[in-house]
Amino acid sequence: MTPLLRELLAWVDDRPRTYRETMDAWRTSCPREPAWEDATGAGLVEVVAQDGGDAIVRLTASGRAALAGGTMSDLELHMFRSSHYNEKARWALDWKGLPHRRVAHLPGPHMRPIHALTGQTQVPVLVMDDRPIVGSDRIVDELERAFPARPLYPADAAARARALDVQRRFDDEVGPAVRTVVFAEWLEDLDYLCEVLARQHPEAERTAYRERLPVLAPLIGQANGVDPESVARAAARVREALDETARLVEPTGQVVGAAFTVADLTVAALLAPLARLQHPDMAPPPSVPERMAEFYARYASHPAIAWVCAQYVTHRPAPCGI
Ligand SMILES: N[C@@H](CCC(=O)N[C@@H](CS)C(=O)NCC(=O)O)C(=O)O
Repeated sequence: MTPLLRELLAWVDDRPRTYRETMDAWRTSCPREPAWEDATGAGLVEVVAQDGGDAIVRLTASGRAALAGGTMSDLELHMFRSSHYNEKARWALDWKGLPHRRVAHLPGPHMRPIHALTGQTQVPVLVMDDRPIVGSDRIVDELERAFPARPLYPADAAARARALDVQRRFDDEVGPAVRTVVFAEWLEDLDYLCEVLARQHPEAERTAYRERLPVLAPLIGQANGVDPESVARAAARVREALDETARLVEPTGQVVGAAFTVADLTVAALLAPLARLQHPDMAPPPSVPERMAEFYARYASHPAIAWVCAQYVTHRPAPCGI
């Protein structure tokens, strides 16, 4: 946190401030240190309307925590690097420009630490102010509440309901189907699987993981529905989802209204493993084997995949996580 931002938070915390006096004191500060814009953008202060009087400015819970702890926010994302639900959570954090720590787990060894943290084993898990939040939809919801700037929920109630419905449908039905078809390919080649899952992990961890993969792979396959019947069903569902996506995108280029919302975030993140993307959080390993090149080629000409790639170019910021 910059000294000026800390000074602003302490000033607001000192006694109730009206919006007008806050603007007089802070809006005119040096434009290279936009403390007011930083504070509102990160959801550290809020403006509250008063009946018959000037609106007042006060600290949010995150603002109080930031002032007490000296950090902008205390956000820690437990994740798999390769997973699309985890990508959805990363994208939400990056969209809002929230610095966060990323703790990358490997499928299998993740179970013990994630169970100890949450009582279940799925990631993503976001630890926010010492509280674990499980599931990409709940993570988006809590971020939206705590950091309202760069909203992912449409302001209009009907549009919000539509966007949340798209999220629910894709989370429940499309995410699992995409995962099944992708794992069906990855599991054919354990060296490549190790590359996909563990290439950014320290070398010793990667080597140990590769040695365990012959035992882990059948369990990973089972957990992700990789058997001939389920893979065929999932492939059909993926095709439907691509066609549905092409129908859902409005002439604005977005799924609901003209702005990027939780609907675009969900659809693009959950279809991302089908596209050969460049973004550092979702790019495949530099050398893609023949069967994966064929896999990508199967989907590449679909308009929905072109749309996913365009969302990554236009709306996927650089990672804010370390
Ligand atoms: N609906 C959940 C799905 C999360 C999910 O399925 N996570 C998978 C990875 S893609 C996972 O953690 N699998 C390991 C496990 O269940 O132990 C969300 O939106 O976050």
